[in-house]
Amino acid sequence: MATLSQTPSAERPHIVLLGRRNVGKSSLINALAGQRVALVSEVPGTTTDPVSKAMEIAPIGPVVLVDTAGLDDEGYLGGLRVDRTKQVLATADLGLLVLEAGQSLGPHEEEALALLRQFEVPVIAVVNKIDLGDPSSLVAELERRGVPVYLVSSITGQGIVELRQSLHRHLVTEQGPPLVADLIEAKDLVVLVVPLDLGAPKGRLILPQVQVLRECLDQEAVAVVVKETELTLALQSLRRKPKLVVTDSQVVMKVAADVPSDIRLTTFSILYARYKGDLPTFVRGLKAVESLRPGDKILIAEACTHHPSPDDIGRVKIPNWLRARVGGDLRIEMAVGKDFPADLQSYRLVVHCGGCMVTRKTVRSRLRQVAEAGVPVVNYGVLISYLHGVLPRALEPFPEALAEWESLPLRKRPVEGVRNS
Ligand SMILES: Nc1nc2c(ncn2[C@@H]2O[C@H](COP(=O)(O)OP(=O)(O)OP(=O)(O)O)[C@@H](O)[C@H]2O)c(=O)[nH]1
Ligand SMILES: [Mg+2]
Repeated sequence: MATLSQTPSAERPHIVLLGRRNVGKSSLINALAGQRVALVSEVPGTTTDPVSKAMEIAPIGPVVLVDTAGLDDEGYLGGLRVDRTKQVLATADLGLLVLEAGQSLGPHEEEALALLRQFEVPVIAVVNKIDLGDPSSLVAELERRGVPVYLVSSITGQGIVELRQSLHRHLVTEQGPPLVADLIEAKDLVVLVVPLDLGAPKGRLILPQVQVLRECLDQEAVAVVVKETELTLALQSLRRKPKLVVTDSQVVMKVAADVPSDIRLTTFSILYARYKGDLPTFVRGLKAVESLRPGDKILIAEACTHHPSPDDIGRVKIPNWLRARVGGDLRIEMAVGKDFPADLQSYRLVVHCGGCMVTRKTVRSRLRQVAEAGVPVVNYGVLISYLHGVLPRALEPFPEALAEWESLPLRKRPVEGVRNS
């Protein structure tokens, strides 16, 4: 768990180590970190479940290294191991295929390379234990396949500095759009509306609010932060018109009523839908909301594992709003944290959270899985604004998404039973 002074894990590139048991994956993590962070032993099968370690690696900076169980671990039932590996690869910005000098490429490595390709994760091979064996035939095999190879010994430290320095060259983290930086300029006024409801953590703001505030400050804009109850007072007190109002989705209807229509308004989760996912895709998913029928199966995916409050947005409010919308019960399943079902075909709709606790890569990878299964997907913010009838306004700052919305044949008014509470 990162402390407040550290880069949030969701903003760190994720590097995943894969390889057979006992090749030295955990030892390599320790060597890269320069300290003992992972458990090492001579007994094959030491690491069982994927373990994520946030750390600083010079010269890349803050990263998350993900240690995994051996690809040949028989303790894992075959299918389960592959599912776990897939879940980990969905988060990976770079894969390190770890091998042992003297071994040759086998079916396990082939499978790992195929999965890395499927998840579009760049890969490098690290041949470990060069103090023990001859790596030359393995190097030739890997080079024939076009996989970059690094030779190391995690015990003597040979090759570790070179590997560390090369990592960033292979790490192509996809830089998504900013949260708000492109919507505002220096000296602009921005109003952030932050309700402190039951779900709000004690004594602090949540990551999306902090990150948007930080981008406003980076842009040298003037940010005013209020609860929804002080919004009107704040607007009356400001001498200049705000360039943008950003509100928590849950009070968007009240805020839309309080903010004059010539001031742009959007929500934190719509900003996140663009920053972490793909806003037009989520807007397109709304078509499926209109065709939902009672009894349909829906997946609600929430990437963080917060303790749910009685009016939890993902577990309580969204299900209730959707039930009101379809006029009957729905079969709602939750996927929490890293869990994301491999088989998505049976869902009529996937509703994804803003993804503030996971990387853009993770959300984008899930969107790809959902698209491959042919299942429509929306995100919390887009769905909530839609159900409350304020989506076109909230999409105004985003022309591409607004065009997507305008091309959809949708009911544009909120239905009875959907209240902003
Ligand atoms: N000689 C030598 N031994 C190494 C090297 N790297 C790891 N080892 C040893 O290999 C054994 C396995 O190392 P681990 O790091 O636990 O291997 P792992 O791949 O994490 O193994 P599992 O978690 O069981 O899949 C340990 O006894 C290590 O000390 C190396 O570069 N040279
Ligand atoms: Mg291990």
